Amino acid sequence: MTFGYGSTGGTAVSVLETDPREKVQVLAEDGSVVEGATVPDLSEETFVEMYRTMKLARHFDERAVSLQRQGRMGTYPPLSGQEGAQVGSAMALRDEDWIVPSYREHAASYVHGLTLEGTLRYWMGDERGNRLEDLNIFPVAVPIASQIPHAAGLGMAADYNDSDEVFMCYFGDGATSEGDFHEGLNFGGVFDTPTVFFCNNNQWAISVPREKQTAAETIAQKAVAYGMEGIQVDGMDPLAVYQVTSAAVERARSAEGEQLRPTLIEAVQYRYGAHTTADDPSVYREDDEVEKWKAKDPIPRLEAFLRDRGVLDDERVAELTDSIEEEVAEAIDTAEEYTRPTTESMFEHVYAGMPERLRQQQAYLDRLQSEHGDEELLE
Ligand SMILES: Cc1ncc(C[n+]2csc(CCOP(=O)(O)OP(=O)(O)O)c2C)c(N)n1
Ligand SMILES: [Mg+2]
Repeated sequence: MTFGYGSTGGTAVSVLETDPREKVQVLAEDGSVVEGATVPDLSEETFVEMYRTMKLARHFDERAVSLQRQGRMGTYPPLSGQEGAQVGSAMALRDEDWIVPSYREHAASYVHGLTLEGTLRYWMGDERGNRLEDLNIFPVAVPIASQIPHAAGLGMAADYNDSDEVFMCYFGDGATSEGDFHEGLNFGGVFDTPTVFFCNNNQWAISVPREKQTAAETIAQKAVAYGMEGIQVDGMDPLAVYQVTSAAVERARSAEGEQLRPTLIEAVQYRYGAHTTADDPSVYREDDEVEKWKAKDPIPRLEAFLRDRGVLDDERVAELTDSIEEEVAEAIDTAEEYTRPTTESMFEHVYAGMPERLRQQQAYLDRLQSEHGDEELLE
């Protein structure tokens, strides 16, 4: 399902002029509206869709981790805690805009039309899950920050083609220490590209904490050096994220006068789970820290706001929960119905002419397979 909202929801572009060292917030942790904040002008239906999508992303994430633990899926990067940033930002895009993701944007990609089944198949090791035909979503980028210069280049290409597409580029706090971050933002600024550089600052780059990435007070303030607007937002407040991102998308599409089109958004949030299912976070961070961030959870926060407005009640929440569980269960069934790719297929579609080193590895795999069979090898 896609959301073609594409309006600012009553947001003034001026929110982008907030000092990049100040964090924009609409909802307090208890779901009440922060004094002086503007609630985006969305329909009840859209508010509920935002809530449902975050809740679906959380449930999907829990099921995906459990599938990996049961040996039904490969390594998977969880997103729990980051739903507000992903859903709030992706809902600010129009259908014709593009997402340029890292590897954790399952919820943002879902909002922009990627099926849950597609995401599952990709992380189950089936490259066909990465076929994004008829979707304005780029493939998962695992090499950190490599997608940032791509997103600037895509903006330049859109200009050559006279299109008014906007490119939403997602990356993490750790990515901001890479040369590609500098190069991408520098090009974005110099060529004034229609790119929103969206940093999911989830406090950790695997085991490296945010304070080891930069001595700067905020990541958002780095925008100043590139000549563009930078804004820090509470990434666990979906309404604030939606507000800020809508303004950035609008500016990217139709900046006027002296305004530059690109914006750097820093969404402050937390990854509740492991970096990936191959990681053990208890080695490098305390449980207390996780608990502190859980108090900011975006899902009960929006739920409290919507209950207070009379949009949600126990019955509606129970209905939504049932439909979410059903949708995710169906996606898992469908993803598992496909025949898994054979182990040899990992050698395909990489080189036109296979290098000797890979030829040797393939021969080694062939030998193991003839001795043990494919099933046993995959266990
Ligand atoms: C160029 C490069 N260097 C190192 C890695 C290994 N690596 C994978 S994820 C990761 C941490 C990235 O952290 P961050 O940018 O904060 O994103 P997050 O995983 O927290 O979403 C690293 C170093 C990589 N994938 N690519
Ligand atoms: Mg990170």
